[in-house]
Amino acid sequence: MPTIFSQIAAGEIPARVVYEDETTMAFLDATPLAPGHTLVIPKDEYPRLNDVPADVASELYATIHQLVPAVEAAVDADASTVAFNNGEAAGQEVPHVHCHILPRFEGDGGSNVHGIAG
Ligand code: DGP
Repeated sequence: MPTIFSQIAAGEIPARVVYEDETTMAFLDATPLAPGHTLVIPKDEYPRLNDVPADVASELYATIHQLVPAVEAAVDADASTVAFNNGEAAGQEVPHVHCHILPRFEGDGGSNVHGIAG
């Protein structure tokens, strides 16, 4: 059974896609912790970070690098928490590698990406 993110990557389930190339995709989180909360995925399904081949990891990082300032600018954020939950015990609910880009605002009192506090 493909993950929900594989189904989004295949266009089988709708998502608010903000970026897409041959290897990676980014879309808005369905349960955002802040405005602009974005998830970046490799289109192919890898459960954990260490399952991702180096060439795909490089593409994934390039997409994250490009999107962090774009997401911050889109919602006028002061900063962002950029995080992977890697494994169920770390709070990873969807077993398909994904990077959270969570916009942060001065005085937002801390936020939490399913276990990653800041
Ligand atoms: P994590 O706990 O790190 O595995 O984060 C999973 C995130 O995925 C969580 O913030 C909610 C989001 N999410 C779960 N299902 C869907 C979905 O069907 N569509 C979108 N856009 N986001 C989803």
